[in-house]
Amino acid sequence: MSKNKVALITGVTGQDGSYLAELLLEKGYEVHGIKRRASSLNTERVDHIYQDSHQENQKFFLHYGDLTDSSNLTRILKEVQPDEVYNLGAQSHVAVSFECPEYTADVDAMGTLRLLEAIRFLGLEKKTKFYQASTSELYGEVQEIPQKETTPFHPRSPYAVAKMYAYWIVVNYRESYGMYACNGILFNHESPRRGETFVTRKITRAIANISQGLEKCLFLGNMDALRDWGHAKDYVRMQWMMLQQETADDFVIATGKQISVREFVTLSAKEAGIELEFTGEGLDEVATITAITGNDAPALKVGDVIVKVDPRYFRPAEVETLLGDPTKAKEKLGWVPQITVEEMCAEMVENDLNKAKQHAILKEHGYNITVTVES
Ligand code: NDP
Ligand code: GDR
Repeated sequence: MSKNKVALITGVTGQDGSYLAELLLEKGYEVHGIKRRASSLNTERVDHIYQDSHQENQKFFLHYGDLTDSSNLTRILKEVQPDEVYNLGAQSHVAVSFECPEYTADVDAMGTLRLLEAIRFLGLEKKTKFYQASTSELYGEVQEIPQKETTPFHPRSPYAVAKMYAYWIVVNYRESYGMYACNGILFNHESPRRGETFVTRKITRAIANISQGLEKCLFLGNMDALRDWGHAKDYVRMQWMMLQQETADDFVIATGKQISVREFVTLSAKEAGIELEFTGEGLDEVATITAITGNDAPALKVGDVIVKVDPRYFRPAEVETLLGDPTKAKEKLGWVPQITVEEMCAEMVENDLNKAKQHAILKEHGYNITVTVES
């Protein structure tokens, strides 16, 4: 039982950070998280576990900070003296990394170095274990199917290149200074807390909004892309497990199954009682409703076109297919994912449908409801 351990999570306000903070609190950890200053509130994903500083036995603490600021990271590490650091903070959107390559490198690559160097500078390298949020995007233009720990990397975006630096600097600090530092090479993982501009959440949210008449059409980029999608809850469990071993090591975390973006659309629509047919090719591809079952789509009728292609969402270089082989994680750590892509999709659609139905009721009663569709 890891009762009195202290953990520091960068990116605690993100999808994984919020699930990991929950998990560590359940395990009795004192959990510290770094949040960024923003002009509007950005703690929605951790508000339910927030603890007021006036509360007795406070176990969850938030610190203002940024991965671009060494002095701030050093000060927080000195104050917190963590047993475990989980570096989940990142500019994590692949498409955005083409728009902001320098910032992405600063946060995702240099940010990792700043943290490792601060740990070393403070003399914590023998006390503090370090987890790095590495990614299947490292494989990019894949050299082998499925991808495992020994598969060569070929990153295809400024995000992936920055994460490749982070991957190797973690290995280097492990080899140079004997630090317990490891990479989780995680394949895509989603949940109802997934950021709204990643494709799965964009799809489940749009299907929900369209079904309630709050949005007209879902515009997507490359629907042929194949991904190995798991559930974030399963994956943060593995992040913790990786830091509980005798020696540090790197692991691929994946389900070993893949489906296309198009199949994820079909799956999501089905969850909302909508049957779709895809016709046309390339930029002319559309999805038309062929049947409606149940009562979840009052705003729609058979024949409506609800999905179209918008080349704005194509990327300068695409990662067409990712499929992970999690054998090492299974054999060495006993980790197996418990939630299937179908179950995850159902949970996401249900969550977004509930929100959309609430908005639709408010709209019906004259409230001015605007749904953000820019993504
Ligand atoms: P999110 O985008 O949901 O969360 C990213 C977090 O990083 C947010 O808390 C964000 O803060 C924070 N952040 C962004 N920029 C900075 C900065 N400059 N300084 C400090 N914090 C910052 O990502 P996920 O939770 O999905 O992913 C967690 C990590 O795992 C990321 O590093 C991601 O690259 C990596 N990863 C994710 C995978 C996935 O499929 N989800 C797969 C493989 C790797 P704010 O809330 O203010 O924006
Ligand atoms: P990815 O996730 O790039 O794999 O990175 P994302 O959900 O953004 O894209 C998956 C695939 O879907 C295609 N796609 C679209 N993507 C978005 N976002 N919006 C669209 O409209 C759209 N249409 C098609 C993409 O081209 C791509 O092929 C995620 C992030 O969480 C990273 O931080 C993480 O490292 C990797 O997963 C593993």
